[in-house]
Amino acid sequence: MKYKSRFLNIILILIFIITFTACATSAIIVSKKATTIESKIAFVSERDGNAEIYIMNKVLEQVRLTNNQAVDEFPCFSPDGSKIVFDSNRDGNAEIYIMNADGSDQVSLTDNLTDDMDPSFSPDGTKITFSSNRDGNFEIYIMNTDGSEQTNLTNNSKGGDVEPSFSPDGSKIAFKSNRDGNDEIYIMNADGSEQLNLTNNQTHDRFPCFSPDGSKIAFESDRDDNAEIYIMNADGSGQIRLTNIKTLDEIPSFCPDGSKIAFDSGLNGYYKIFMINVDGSELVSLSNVSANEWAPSFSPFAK
Ligand SMILES: [Ca+2]
Ligand SMILES: [Ca+2]
Ligand SMILES: [Ca+2]
Ligand SMILES: [Ca+2]
Repeated sequence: MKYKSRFLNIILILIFIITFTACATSAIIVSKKATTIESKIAFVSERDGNAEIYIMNKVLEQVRLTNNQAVDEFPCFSPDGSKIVFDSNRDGNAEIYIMNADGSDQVSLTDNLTDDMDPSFSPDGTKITFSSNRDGNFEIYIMNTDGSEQTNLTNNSKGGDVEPSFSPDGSKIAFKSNRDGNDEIYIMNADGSEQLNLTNNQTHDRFPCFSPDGSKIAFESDRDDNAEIYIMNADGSGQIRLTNIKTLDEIPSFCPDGSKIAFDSGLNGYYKIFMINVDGSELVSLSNVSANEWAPSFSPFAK
């Protein structure tokens, strides 16, 4: 009886230690409940050995859209959901490509010997903004969706200007620039005029993305030592941290009703796609394969 009691005590202590350790290491709660999303998400995955564009539907079923040995990344849906633009280095350097949302008819829109990256549609679907290194440093460009009339909007040789994102009314473009010595979120009129620094700090701020109502900009900042997802008003005021994860969290994308943000995070070892409410609550994992996955981009509603 005495032996049994001591044995029971040891078991209870072990259970306590195991439970305590599990709680201590899972301070970041990832929701385990069944998750669906309200529209599709395009993203990049290396699960087949190199970066390809994938898409997940509302019940998170995942389908590959590109299939080649090159890096295919940074997908963005057209406003009607019928097309996806992305960049690919399949011809030896990065070019902007467009394809149907099922992966068919992949066509290059740029053709030069430097990198063209980070494409994003205008809200009316008639233009694509992107970054290009053709002038010796990265600049934000804009072109028609058939690749015609490629125009330099930033014209700033002091630094790299990349990662453009249109405001929902089409009047503004947010982008990242390191012209002041470190990465900052800038905003300008869609014709390139009035380029303004919104973040103004000594750390790196990257990957701006407008909310669907245009009032907010989500972005990534490493001002707290490792990159976290932040949100701010579109004039740069009210900068608030949403994530608190001790790995890099990057490339936010708003869902169509503005209530959630998808991003990628190294929380589970590989970089994977996660989703979080805009108030920072309910972190949800959206994919679970052993490969790096990044750059999520929501489709419009009902597509
Ligand atoms: Ca590829
Ligand atoms: Ca190129
Ligand atoms: Ca530049
Ligand atoms: Ca900064």
